[in-house]
Amino acid sequence: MQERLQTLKEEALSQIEKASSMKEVQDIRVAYLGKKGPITEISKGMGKLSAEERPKMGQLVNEIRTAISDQLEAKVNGLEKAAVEERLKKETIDISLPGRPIKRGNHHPLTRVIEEIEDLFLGMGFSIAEGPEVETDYYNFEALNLPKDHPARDMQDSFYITEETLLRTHTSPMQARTMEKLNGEGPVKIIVPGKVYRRDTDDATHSHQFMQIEGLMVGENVRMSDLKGVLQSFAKKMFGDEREIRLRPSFFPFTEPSVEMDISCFICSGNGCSVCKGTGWIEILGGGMVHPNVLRMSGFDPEKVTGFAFGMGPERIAMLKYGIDDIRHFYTNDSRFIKQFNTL
Ligand code: 2U9
Repeated sequence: MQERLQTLKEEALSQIEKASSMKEVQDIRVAYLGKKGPITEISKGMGKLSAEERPKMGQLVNEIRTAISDQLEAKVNGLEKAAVEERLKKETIDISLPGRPIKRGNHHPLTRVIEEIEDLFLGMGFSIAEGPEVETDYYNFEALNLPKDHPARDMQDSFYITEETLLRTHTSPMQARTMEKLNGEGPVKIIVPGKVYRRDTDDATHSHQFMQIEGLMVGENVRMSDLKGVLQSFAKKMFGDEREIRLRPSFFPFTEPSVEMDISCFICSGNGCSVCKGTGWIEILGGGMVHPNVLRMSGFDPEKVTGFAFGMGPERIAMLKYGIDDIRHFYTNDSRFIKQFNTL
């Protein structure tokens, strides 16, 4: 029996050696170690051996089974390794091929202008405040000195949601909310960027939704000259150091006195061109000293503190700065338009 076992072992190892596929290895495993294979058969017949021979033969059977099994495993590993190497040889990568360029997006021109304006005011010590786009009638109008019968409250001009709520028509409600929270304790120095909504028919210069950036500074001895200095600084940083500003009298319900600010034309330097319509000046924003009623309604004492406020439309600033001729370009998101502002 010992001899038969040795022969079986040699046969099996020689077949494993010659095997060149997983299928052959599997067939050899079944043939020699399977339930119906000779080794199992010999194991089963061991009961007939004498008590002396049984353990010796048992050990030998185990040794041979382990030897065949180890060889089978080594063969499997070898075949797997060879298959991987074969595949790697076939799948060589041509590293000399030029790569495909990755398409990267860029900031929207309006985002760029808004961030530029924000940075500029942050640099002057202002903080950024943001608030809800769905506002109450109180914060959008009443708290800003626009009483119930004011023409700007016409249902035709605003997107009302209920009788008491609407899409904000300016970012000013956020200034009123900020002041109210401070319980009359200044100073206040904020800018409020955000989306606003008006019932306009869209055309080259109008959009039913647009952006605003408003600023507010309230404290003791805040004067019109402070507003002038802040706006002068803004104009120079946005449109060049040579810019001059001029303030013209105007009217807003929430400021008194109110002004409109022009900058000297950055195209013709004041000589007259199509951008400034021959006047040498370009209107940029509005502002003024906060109306005492507005201060009072938000919990500040107009006898003790004063404030200035201003507001601008970033679309207009961006249109002037980059020579964009239609406000709708900002909102139709044609990538050919947006890509032109890629400075990344
Ligand atoms: C409070 C008090 C006063 C904000 C102001 C303007 C003048 C203004 C327009 C410019 C272009 C809006 O986008 S635009 O059409 N805005 O001219 N805004 S004063 O005054 C305030 C705001 C809040 C509590």
